[in-house]
This record gives sequence, structure tokens and C-alpha cells, in this order.
Amino acid sequence: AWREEPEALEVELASGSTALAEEVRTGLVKTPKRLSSRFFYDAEGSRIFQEIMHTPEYYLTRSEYEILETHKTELLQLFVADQRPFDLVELGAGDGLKTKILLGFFSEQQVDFAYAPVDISSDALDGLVADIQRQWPDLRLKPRHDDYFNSLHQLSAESDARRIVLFLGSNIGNFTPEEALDFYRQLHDQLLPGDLVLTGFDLQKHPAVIHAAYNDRQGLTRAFNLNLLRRINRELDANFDLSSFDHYEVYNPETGEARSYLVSQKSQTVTIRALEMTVPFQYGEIIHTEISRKFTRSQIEQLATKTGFSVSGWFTDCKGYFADVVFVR
Ligand code: AVJ
Repeated sequence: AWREEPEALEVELASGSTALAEEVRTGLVKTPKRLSSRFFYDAEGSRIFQEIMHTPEYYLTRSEYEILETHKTELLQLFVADQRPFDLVELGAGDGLKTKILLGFFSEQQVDFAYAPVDISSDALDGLVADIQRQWPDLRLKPRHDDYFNSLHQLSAESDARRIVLFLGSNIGNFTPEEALDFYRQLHDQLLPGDLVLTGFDLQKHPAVIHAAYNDRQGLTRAFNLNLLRRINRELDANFDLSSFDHYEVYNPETGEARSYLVSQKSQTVTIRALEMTVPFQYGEIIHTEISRKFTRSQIEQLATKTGFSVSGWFTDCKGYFADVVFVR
């Protein structure tokens, strides 16, 4: 019946659940089953991810922090090279911990800029904004609770400041190669000549280092992955038994892809009442939940040139684990 009555379905669901409902409805009938990592970040998922960033295995955050701290002067030189004020537009800002290195330094240097964090989660955005106002009351803020590309479009209509887009933390790694190309093509459409994009890329390295980053000993990555099922239980009135699913991760050094799975540890049937749907699982059957792609330098350079950008800055940590790369439009 729900197929004929989409409005009725939307009313029944907790607010914000419709995108998740659509993902579950379509993803769990695929072979293999899949759910997008976009849905990891409810309040609990965001909290677990904060903890993952502090585990000894998850090197990504520390590497990028080191890069920004070590190279903030050179980055600033690139950002102000054309003498214009700039809008620092951060896509998917999160808690802004790494960005604060730049915000603090730029404020101290009395740089003429505004910070425009963009996030589709208003909770995350409000927290970040309050936090920044407390720390730097004079900093100009232009928060956008919106879709990435809409926000860029709006910002360009409002002022003629140079736009510098930040996409940090290897969030780009969650895209398939086609999605990544599409992402930079859309940025290219929304930006003007001279605008910059600073992206954090996780680089290919010893496979064991990468594998460990997604299999921390405390089991936080496992909890993070399983939390997706807990979210579906809560928001879509489902009955996933979390103790009968396991976390499994593979890193394939030939493709540079780390992939996360949830594995059914027995033959079972799950009911998702808000979707009037039952989902059978065989013993050992998987749900694919995340791709975290690792890049080579030449892949990154190709990504830039194929989408109309050129590489104007390349910064890595001392181990060469991670790169923050500046593309110029
Ligand atoms: C926030 C998408 C960069 O892929 O490394 C952490 C998320 N997944 N542990 C990543 C994540 C498992 C993370 N990103």
C-alpha cells in the first residue's frame, strides 16, 4: 500500500528519515546488499567517529592536523596571492577541529576573510558556529545549512570575494571514481577562474597500516558500522539484532579501496515495519556500507586535469601518509 501513498509514508516516519527510508528500501534488495556511509552520521554515529579519530590506528586526522599546522603560512600565501579578500567555504564542516588551525592563524594575522561552513546537518552546524563565535568573536561567519553546490552558488551571488573551498579529512574517499569526477566538475561549474579548492586525500601506503585504521583494537569502527543498523531500528522501526551482525573490512592495494561490510552471522529475517518490508539474510551474507578510497599522486593530478583544474599546492605530513592538495580553477 505504501507504494501508492508516498505522502502517507513520509508523515509516518520520524523527521529526516525519508532519505534513509529510500536507501534502505532500495539498498537491501540489491545483490549484494548495500547501504551508503552517508547515513552513518546520526548523533551517535558522529560521536563514535569523534572517538575513532582519537584511536592510535586512525592516522588520517593526525596526519592532516600536522599538515595544516606545518604549512599554514604557505597555505595563507596561496590564499591571498591575488590580493582579494576570500570566503573560506568548508564542505561538510563537522566539528571543525582541523579548520580551527587555519581560523586561529588567519585571525591572528588579521587576514580579510569570512568563514562559510556548509553542512546538511543543522545540529552540527549550530554547534560549530556557537563554538567559533565564542573563540573568535570578530570572525566573519556565513554558515550555510544547505546542499554543497547550492551554497557555492549563493555565495558567489552575494559577494565577489575569492572562494576557497575546503573539503578535508579524506571525505573525498567515500566517492566512487565517477562520483569524484562529477564532484570536481560541479565545483568547476560553480567557481570562477582563480578560485581554489583544498582537498584532503588519504594516500596509498603499506596496506597493513590502512587495514588497521579501519579495524581499531577498541572496536570503535565496528560500533560505528553497526550503529547504522541501530539507526534503522530506531528510525524505521526495524528489528536488526546487532549481536548477530559483525564488522568486516578489506583493503585492496590494487584498487586502493578500503571497503566496510556488515556480515550476517546466521540465517535470519529482519522486519522493517515502517517500510512494510522483510529482508532475508543467509549465513555469511554481507551488506556493503562504505568505500574509503586511497589515492596515488598521479590519480590526484589526473582528477584535477580531467575536471578543468590545475594543481597549485601539494602538502604532505612527514610520513607521507596524507596530502592536502590545492587545485586552482
Ligand atoms: C570521515 C569518511 C573520512 O572513510 O576514513 C572512519 C569515515 N569510516 N572509519 C573514512 C570512517 C570508518 C572516514 N571519513
